Amino acid sequence: MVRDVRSLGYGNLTERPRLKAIGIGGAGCNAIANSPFPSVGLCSHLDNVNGPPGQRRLVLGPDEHALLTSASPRMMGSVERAISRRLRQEVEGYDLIFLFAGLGGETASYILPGLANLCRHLGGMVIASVAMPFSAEGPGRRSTAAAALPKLIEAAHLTITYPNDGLLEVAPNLPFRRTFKVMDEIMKVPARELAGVLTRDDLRGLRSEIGLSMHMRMGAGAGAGMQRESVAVSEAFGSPWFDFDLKESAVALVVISGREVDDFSVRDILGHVRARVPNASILYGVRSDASADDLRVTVLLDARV
Ligand SMILES: Nc1nc2c(ncn2[C@@H]2O[C@H](COP(=O)(O)OP(=O)(O)OP(=O)(O)O)[C@@H](O)[C@H]2O)c(=O)[nH]1
Ligand SMILES: [Mg+2]
Repeated sequence: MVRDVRSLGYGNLTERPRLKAIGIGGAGCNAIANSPFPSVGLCSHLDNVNGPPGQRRLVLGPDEHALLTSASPRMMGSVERAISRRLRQEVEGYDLIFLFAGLGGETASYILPGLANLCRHLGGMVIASVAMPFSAEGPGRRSTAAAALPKLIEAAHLTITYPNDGLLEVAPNLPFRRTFKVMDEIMKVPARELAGVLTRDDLRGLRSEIGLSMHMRMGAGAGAGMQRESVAVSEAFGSPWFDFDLKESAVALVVISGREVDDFSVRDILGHVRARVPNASILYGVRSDASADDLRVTVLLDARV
């Protein structure tokens, strides 16, 4: 891959992709609560009872669960015919589909790869955001998650993983329930930031550039005052999930957002990013956010883990 720096926001800026967020399983339904775009939860009966109130959810029947669990890419034509109309309607016609889940349980771990394949087959770009279980949750959950992840990465265009153990560095000593809430918010960051910069033309470019099956990790930082650019980039690269050799990273997606972002700030930020990922192609977008007090930098790196 060519090591270059390229701006997102191509083509007609008013042509934004149609976005949909789908939360799968208990964690996924919690993660899409307060989603800034249209969303739906897919879950078991039990998670439907316990899920956030007032949320649109589809309770998966055993047939749909079994079909998605066993679905391979070659079978997608027949899966599409067999899948219920209500499920197909949730994904058909959307350009960019964000899937949210925690791996390790019995629902999302089994159906997510098939669902990602189906979304892709129906034409959308598929970005999956998944939390990986805490070590303390035990080997059973960890091995279920580890078995599901490669299948998901293969099926989605882009999979962003968040090992929960990383949260112990960011928010130590919190009970699990509270850390899950923190994670629900963190997982929404790339969706919100990317949605603010991507055009339909970008999606086409991204799909050919990153192709299929990219595994990424995220870091996010904020800065205010004189050195806000370097502070924000340092904080982003302090991410507990950048735990691999960054020199190996071949793609960096960077979204810069703030109330007033000027050309100087953008070049400064990109310089700080380049120093940390010397071998990556950098794709960046700038988003103006009138509500922001400071400068925010969100970085997604292809993860060599
Ligand atoms: N971010 C987040 N993660 C959670 C939450 N609840 C559980 N998790 C994590 O997600 C993993 C999967 O849990 P669930 O989402 O309940 O699993 P599921 O897909 O619903 O599967 P079953 O409940 O077994 O049917 C857990 O092992 C936790 O690591 C949550 O509310 N938010
Ligand atoms: Mg559950």
